[in-house]
This record gives sequence, C-alpha cells and structure tokens, in this order.
Amino acid sequence: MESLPLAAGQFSQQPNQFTIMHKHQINLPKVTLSAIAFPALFLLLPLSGYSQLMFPGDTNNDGTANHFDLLPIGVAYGMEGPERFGASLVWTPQENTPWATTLPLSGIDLGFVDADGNGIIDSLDIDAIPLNYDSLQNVSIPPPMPWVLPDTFPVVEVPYLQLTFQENTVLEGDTAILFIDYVYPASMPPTASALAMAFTISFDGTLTDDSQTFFEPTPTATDLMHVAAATAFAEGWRSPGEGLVEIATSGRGTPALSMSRPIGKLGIIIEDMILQGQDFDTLEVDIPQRLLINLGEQVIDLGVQKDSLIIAKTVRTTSLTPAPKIQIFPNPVKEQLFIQLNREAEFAWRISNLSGKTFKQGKDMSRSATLSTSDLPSGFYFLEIVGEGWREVEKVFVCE
Ligand SMILES: [Ca+2]
Ligand SMILES: [Ca+2]
Repeated sequence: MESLPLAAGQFSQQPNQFTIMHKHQINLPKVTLSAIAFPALFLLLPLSGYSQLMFPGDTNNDGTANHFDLLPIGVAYGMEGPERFGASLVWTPQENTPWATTLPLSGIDLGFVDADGNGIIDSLDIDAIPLNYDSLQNVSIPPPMPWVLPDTFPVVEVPYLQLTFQENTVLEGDTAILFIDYVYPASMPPTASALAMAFTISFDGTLTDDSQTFFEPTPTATDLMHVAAATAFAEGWRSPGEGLVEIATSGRGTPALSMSRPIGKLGIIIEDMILQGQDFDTLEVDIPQRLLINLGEQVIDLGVQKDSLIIAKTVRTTSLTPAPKIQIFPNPVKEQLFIQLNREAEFAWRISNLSGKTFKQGKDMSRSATLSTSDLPSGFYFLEIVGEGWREVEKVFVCE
C-alpha cells in the first residue's frame, strides 16, 4: 500500500520530464543530441543485459524475503565471490556481478545469497531477512521464480518435528511454553546430510495474544542459525498472520540436522477472559508447512508430532488460602484413579470428555480421593478439581 503514492508521484513527473527533454532535443545541434542519448542507453543496457539485479534478503530469488531464505545461506555457507559495489541491506534492486557458482539444485547464482554483498556467505547475511521480511519484488534479473527443489532424498523412516507443551493445562492469561524438538531416525544413512529446515507452526490465534508470541532458540546449539517471525516481532511487515509462526533453522554448511536435537521453544500467551460459558478449551498446535533439505539442496521428508493444551477458566480467588499441591495418578489409568493433596481441603471433582460431557462427579473433604474409571470407554478425559479459590485440570487417558 505504501508504494502507491510513490508510484503515482513518479508517474505524474515522468511526462513532464519527457516534455522538457523533448523541447531541449529539438533545439540542440545534432552532435550534442547523440551525446545525450548515448549515455542514457549505456545506463540501461547493463541492467537488462549481462548483469544481475538482486534484493538483499531474497536469497532464493523467489520474490520475497522470508524464513525460507535462511536455507540457501546454510547451503552456501563459507563460499566466496565478487563483492557487490555500493551494497546495502535496503530492499531496493541492487546490481551485482554474477558469482558463476550456483546453489546445487535450484541453480540460483550465489550473488543472490550474499545479502550484504561483502563477498562471503556467512551468518551476517541473515540480517537482511528479518529487516525485509515479507517484502515483495518482481524486478530482479533473472526474474524471480518459485523455489522448486525437484530432487528428494529417499528415506526409510521420516525425521520429524515434535511439539510438546511444557504443561498439560494453563489458565487464561498464562504463558504456554511449547518445546520444538527435531527427531532424526537412527536408520538415516550418513549420505543424507540433513542441513536445514523451514516450517510454519500454527495455532488458533483467537485464543492467544499474538502480539506477545516469542521464539527462543536453544541457547547451547551455537552451530545452528535461525530466522523466526510472528506477529509478535511485527515491525513494519514482519507479520505472517494471526496464530502463525515461521521458523527456519540451518547448519553453517555442515549437516547439523543429521542428529536429533532440541530446536527451541515458543512462548504462546493465552488471552485473558476468553472462556465464556465453558470451563475449558483446547489449543491445538500443528506444523502444516515444513521443508527439510540437505547439503545438496535435496528435499528430505519431514513429519510432525502435534500436541494440544487445555486452557482452563481462571477462578478469581477471594480466599487467601493457597492451592494445595495435587498429584493425580496413574496416567494412563485402567481401573482406579487416585487424587492426592498435600493438605486436607474441601474439593469437588468432575470427569468429562473432550467435548465437555460430564461422566462422573463428586465432592470430598480430605487429602485424597479414589475414582473408579473401569466403566469409562477408553480415551482422553479431563479431570477437573475445584476447591475454594483454586482449580486444577488434568488430561487423563483411560485405557481398557
Ligand atoms: Ca525468498
Ligand atoms: Ca555476505
């Protein structure tokens, strides 16, 4: 939208300039006319002829800067080529000398990958990606093309991303921590050389305060590089959309994803006062888009293990009594479920299924309770325990 007034301004000025030049040309003697025309042609030719025009941050030259642009930096890490004269990180077309070396499969010239133009591909080239995130271009030379990687590396077992919430349950207004782990099967051959991945984590943005979502890479994994974007990091255009976080992780030219390892954690802030007329809701997380590549730019299948989280209603406490510590076991359970409190308290309990239907409920005034579960069909249930000024919800699996 911002480019509209600029484009309109340029358009209104150009006819004027053209008219003035035209008048001058008419009055000028022949020799001077060709002297003016020749430099104009000379300026235009290199751009459309043998040179390249690149945009810093669009390392795969697909027309935008986003998390995928980390991957070419990982593939070409440490490569050297000609510097870009007058280089900057600003999202403008920048002329560069072709490196004559390309990404192995997509054939993209490494001049596009050297985002800062200093003649070396390294982690400094990442800076242009968040700076220009979601910016669009369609004037690069060669023109932008979808980044299609046609070759896949066949695998027997699929590596996958595992999402795990730190807790089963959070209250409204709490911060839910989601761990992102990468699981690499032992059966993978050394030739797989898994290097880098880009993926999108999705969740129901209406249940969360997206302006506060954050990503923290695993601090000990210093061999990895990361790019992450969410509405939370919104400065200008950095906004993949509500309930979406785009993340890329890459080794520095080494097969850093050829082993299982933690990638990082996501902090998802649950909206306050969202549950109306219901006691709890479920927040599902998934990774609908994901791409894993190896050192040769080949695609390796990447799976996902999802997780979900129970959001429970916050009870506004009027009592100064702190909530007791509660243990619920065993889980999974077959016949009897035990509730153990660290002090005596009056509490009510309820077992319901995921759609909220109550199966059993009762009241107790003690330090423990025993609930029979043998008559429940196998599946997931919520066990809700409510005392004066406190509340606890656990997800329980009943098996036969
Ligand atoms: Ca791109
Ligand atoms: Ca560079």
